[in-house]
Amino acid sequence: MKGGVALLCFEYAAFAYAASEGGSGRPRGVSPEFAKFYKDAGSFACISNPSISIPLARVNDDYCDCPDGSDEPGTSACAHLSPLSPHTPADVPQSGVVNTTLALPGFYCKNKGHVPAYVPFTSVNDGVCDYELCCDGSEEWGGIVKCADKCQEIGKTWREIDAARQKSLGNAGKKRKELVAEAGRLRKQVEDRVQSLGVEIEGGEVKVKQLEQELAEVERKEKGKVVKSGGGEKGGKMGQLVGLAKQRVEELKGALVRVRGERDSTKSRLQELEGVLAAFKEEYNPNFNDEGVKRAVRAWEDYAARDKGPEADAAHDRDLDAMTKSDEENGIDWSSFESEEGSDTDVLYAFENYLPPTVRTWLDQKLRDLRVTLIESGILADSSSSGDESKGVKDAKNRLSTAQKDLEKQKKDLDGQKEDLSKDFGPDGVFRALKGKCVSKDSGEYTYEVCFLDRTTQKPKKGGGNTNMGNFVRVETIFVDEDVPANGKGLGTGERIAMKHENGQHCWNGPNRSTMVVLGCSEENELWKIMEEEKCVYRMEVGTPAVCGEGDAAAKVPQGGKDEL
Ligand code: MAN
Repeated sequence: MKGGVALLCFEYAAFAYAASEGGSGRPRGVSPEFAKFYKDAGSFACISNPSISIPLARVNDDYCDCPDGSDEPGTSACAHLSPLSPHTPADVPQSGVVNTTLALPGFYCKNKGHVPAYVPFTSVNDGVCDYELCCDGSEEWGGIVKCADKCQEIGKTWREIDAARQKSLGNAGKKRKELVAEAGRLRKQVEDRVQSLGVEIEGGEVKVKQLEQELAEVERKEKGKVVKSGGGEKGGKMGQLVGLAKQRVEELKGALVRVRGERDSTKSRLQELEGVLAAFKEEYNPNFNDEGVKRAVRAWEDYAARDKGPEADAAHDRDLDAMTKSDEENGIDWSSFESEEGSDTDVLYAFENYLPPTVRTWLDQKLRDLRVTLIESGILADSSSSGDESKGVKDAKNRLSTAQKDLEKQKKDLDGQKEDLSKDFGPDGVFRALKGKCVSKDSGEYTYEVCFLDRTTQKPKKGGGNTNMGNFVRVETIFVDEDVPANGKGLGTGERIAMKHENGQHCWNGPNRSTMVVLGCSEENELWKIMEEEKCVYRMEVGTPAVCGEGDAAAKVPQGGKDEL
């Protein structure tokens, strides 16, 4: 235990000084939070090991009695123990377990006029005024140095900075609300799309079924044909027949026009000749005894007396005119015969046309069914499968394939939208509103960039290709413990939301590049800091209003201090 008279005298003096420190009724260095453990008038039980009890006189006697150091809240006697873990609930005693971790966060400085804070036990009476944490200088109570109370002045500066920070936080909070609202709108759009795709897919499935039936029907009809329509040529055999007829009619029409022309020209020459001979008969001199002339006149008189045959008939000529008109003018539509898709049996055996429509349809169907059955049982050759598909089958197949492709696309789209809805977009889904936004910062020979929910990039300032430092994979929560600079642009201490980026460009002799983007509250989206923690493993600290809120570091940070204080 304790030894030496001199030491005893010092301990007594220290205790006397500490017994009712500052008139608070609490031993020196104890915060209101831990006061309850020091209330007993006679004895003190170590906080984390309540089975160990010591007389109250041994609290702050500069000798470390408790394994958790709780008997020395105002001295540095237990400073050698490990500091309190941020996750250890300090006021929950762990009976039975000998805890060698400090139960207290540090020496408590009241800092009247500023914000109370704990200073590490190692700083108590070390001869240095720790104004950063202990502006009232109370940790240097031993007299090695005299630390004046500077809390009024430090507190004033801090309050000014804090007011600006609070204002900025207020703005950041507003911005976060806007981002959350925007994220909600974006999510709603996806939900609406999921719904409309559901309806479109239902319709698409019905359409595909109908088109499958249509194709089956067209193929079945095709099988039932007796005379198959040729693939390339119009209308198959029937079409060929029609083509020949059309050609022959054209030839005859041409010949008729030509013969009529020759007839008309011969007719006019004949009239001219008859006129010459008639004049000759009238004008010749019968007193000349020319036998040749007399013979010619008699021959003409015989010719003129003979029956001239049928006179030119105007009606007949009109008929000829009509015959030589174009097919369109005559109302002949060859193409309707050429593209005839139905069974040629209909044309060849037109007797069905004399039947009532219902009987005709029934009979036609029966004939087709019979033919299909015969084909399927191998009795009849399948004329439809031996050549190219008909236009009807091709069209039906095209319609079906288009509908199937559309349906596939819609289903893929739906899967993508559903996956998007199941993704973690951070608290309140707020990160959805950051999508497509990028922030960057110069550091060393590179400009670094992070595009939210997309990727991180390293861009050489001297030119050359960019390097992918990782693609966004998920949102994580990590613990950080960092100083926050006076401008508040830092992460502080506590759990922070982070965005993990993996599978970037491969690093020579190393892994694929990856980046952890840790987020802190800030009025604007900004890239604060970049570090390459290991080769090609990067960490970025990024400020964004998206993570501002209750429990955020920036909300509680005293001037240059740690946010847990
Ligand atoms: C580049 C950069 C660095 C990285 C090396 C690894 O220079 O991407 O960050 O460390 O490649 O070779």
